[in-house]
Amino acid sequence: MTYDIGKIFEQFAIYGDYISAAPYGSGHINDTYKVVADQSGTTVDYIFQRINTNIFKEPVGLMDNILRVTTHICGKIHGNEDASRQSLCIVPARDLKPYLVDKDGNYWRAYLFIEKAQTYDVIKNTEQAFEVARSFGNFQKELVDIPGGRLFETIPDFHNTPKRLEALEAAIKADVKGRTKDVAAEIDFVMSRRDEVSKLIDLNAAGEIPERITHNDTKLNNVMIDDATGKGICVIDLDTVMPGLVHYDFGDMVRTSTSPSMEDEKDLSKVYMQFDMFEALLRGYLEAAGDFLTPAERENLPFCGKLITLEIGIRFLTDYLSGDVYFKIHRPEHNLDRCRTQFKLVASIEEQMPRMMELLNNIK
Ligand code: ADP
Ligand code: GN1
Ligand code: MG
Repeated sequence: MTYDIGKIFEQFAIYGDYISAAPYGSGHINDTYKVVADQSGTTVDYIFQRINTNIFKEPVGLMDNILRVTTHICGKIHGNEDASRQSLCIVPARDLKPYLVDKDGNYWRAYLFIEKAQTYDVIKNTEQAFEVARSFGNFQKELVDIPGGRLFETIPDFHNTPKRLEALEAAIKADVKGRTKDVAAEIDFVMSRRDEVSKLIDLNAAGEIPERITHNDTKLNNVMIDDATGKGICVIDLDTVMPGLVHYDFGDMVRTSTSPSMEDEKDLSKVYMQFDMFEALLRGYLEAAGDFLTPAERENLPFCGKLITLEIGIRFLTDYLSGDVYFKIHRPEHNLDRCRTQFKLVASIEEQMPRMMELLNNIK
């Protein structure tokens, strides 16, 4: 689908003339564009995104969350050196709403472009891992005191792993594309771990770990890394910021920032958890979040990397069996390849679990 971004541009409160737009980034859900405008001879960049409303069914509630979160963070960082690059900043539409609905009913938003920083799809070094975890930990910390009541749940049960398993079981049974017969090994892999999927949800229900405001999509490529300093400068991709457990945030960092390979790598010998990356993540996260975590939260940090990697693998497998209706794919077995990397990583994390626990116990 192509969109007339020039027409969309005219309806945002931007002072300048539209020059160009190009697809941007490697996300699986929304459509992202880098938009270039001319303001009196100076070029200025923006990020435009079409929100995927098949997945985010209530875009108005979602944008209200993002406005609340960015306003709160901007209040905290006000006065910092370089504050304008340390939070996403929504550009309103001409009617001053934080989003625009086009003539076809598509929801669009615009952000100021964060210059001289990048996101990475594969981790480069331990400094980056430390910075990514410190940035997400700091983001959780900044939101501990957000006023205005509970944030809206943009996707209910987003990280409810037992429900994700139920969805897989339903997809196996429905077998709409006749693919179940080809994935017996992957199904066995999940089923032999089924007793573990409810561990965090159960601890929460028993009052042993609290609900907090979390990001819920803490992929490596959702932190902008400053080109000059290598520091994490801004947490982005705020669609799923909502009430959740800290573990799913720390876990997704382990999932996306410890393996030296892409999420869809076909050569599984290249997929494994690098212990030094895990250590850097743990130290970076605890530096930012260590003072608000409870002992029960802390104790489950090693386990959660395994759990969310299993959960996302379950989701890729479910989507493969369902005919690739959720995640964008770029080749026929893309979701199956993604599922296999997740399960390979789960096995690698399992092997290293005793050492991960030992490290945690040795960090003050
Ligand atoms: P998705 O939900 O599809 O992952 P993101 O919001 O993460 O979408 O955006 C996709 C990519 O676009 C990011 O990984 C990042 O590289 C880039 N990006 C997003 N927002 C900005 C921004 N405000 N400034 C600069 N780059 C951005
Ligand atoms: C999706 O939008 P993106 O690419 O940042 C997905 C995440 C998955 C991730 C797997 C709303 O994230 O939950 O972990 O793909 N987002 C949504 O790479 O489902
Ligand atoms: Mg993203």
